[in-house]
Amino acid sequence: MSFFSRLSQGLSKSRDSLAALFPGKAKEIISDSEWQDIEDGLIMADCGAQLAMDVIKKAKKSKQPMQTLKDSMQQTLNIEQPIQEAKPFVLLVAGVNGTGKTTTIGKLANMYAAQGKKVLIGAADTFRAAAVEQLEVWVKRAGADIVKQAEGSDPASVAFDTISRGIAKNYDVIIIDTAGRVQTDTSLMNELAKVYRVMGKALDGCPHEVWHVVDGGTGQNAVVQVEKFREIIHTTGLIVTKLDGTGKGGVVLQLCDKFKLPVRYIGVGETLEDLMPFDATAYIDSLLPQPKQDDA
Ligand SMILES: Nc1nc2c(ncn2[C@@H]2O[C@H](COP(=O)(O)OP(=O)(O)O)[C@@H](O)[C@H]2O)c(=O)[nH]1
Ligand SMILES: [Mg+2]
Repeated sequence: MSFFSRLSQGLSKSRDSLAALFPGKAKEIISDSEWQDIEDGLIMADCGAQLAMDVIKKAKKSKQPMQTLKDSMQQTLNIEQPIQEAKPFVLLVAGVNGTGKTTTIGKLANMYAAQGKKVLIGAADTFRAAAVEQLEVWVKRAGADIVKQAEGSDPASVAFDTISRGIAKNYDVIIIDTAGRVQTDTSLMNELAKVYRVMGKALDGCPHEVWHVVDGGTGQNAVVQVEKFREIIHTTGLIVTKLDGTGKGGVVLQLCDKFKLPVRYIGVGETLEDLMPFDATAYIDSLLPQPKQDDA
């Protein structure tokens, strides 16, 4: 199955329920209650009340309401911000537990290695030995290298070591994995702040990018997560995972709208290849039903 069809299948629940709402009529015969249903449908797909209201308002005024709806959603998602270039390029990956950080790092390592880059991963999730083992499996599969320390050691020290080694051994890409943590746990958030700080001491101006990994099925709580993490580690981009499985997926729109952070990649499965660069058009086409003939 292609990436697109996997995304499309993942989002089919949202799309189907929205399709039932979109009457496929010209603007003048969509009734107010039908508009309300569409707005509610967008909210139920996790698009957020504010965004749903804004895009419906625009669509209502348009002669091609469905197309206008799609265009304004696409605009929300198109956040132009080139990824910083550096050698070594240093990336910090963070997020709450189980969102797919380690898996995504494996996929990213695989992608960079396939581009001929020398990739080094820092195992700064030192809470459980199993976490390091899991990362090692991915790193090996991707053909990258790993820096690790004993279980329970200071994650900031692992990050520092990884960057120092990466510089000394001429790596192109350095990625730091971190333990999952909830944004409400102050001591763990402080620990993450320290990782961030120490990375800047290991190499000026780094991390170059900070990607927050969000589970696409999380819904509203993702907004709170991104907000809190951003205060601590100055997030530069998002990765949204599990879009092959969620029944919703509209949360991506809400996050882009609120934080103006670009979505860098999306995860659409559990294997090394299941990572795709985010494509706003493909995403919207998966989330919304196709405009009907008489709408165009
Ligand atoms: N279906 C699906 N599962 C994923 C995806 N990304 C990660 N997972 C699964 O989510 C679970 C947690 O992943 P992990 O990388 O350990 O999360 P971490 O705690 O953030 O490091 C694992 O079972 C992964 O296989 C994805 O894009 N799609
Ligand atoms: Mg992990």
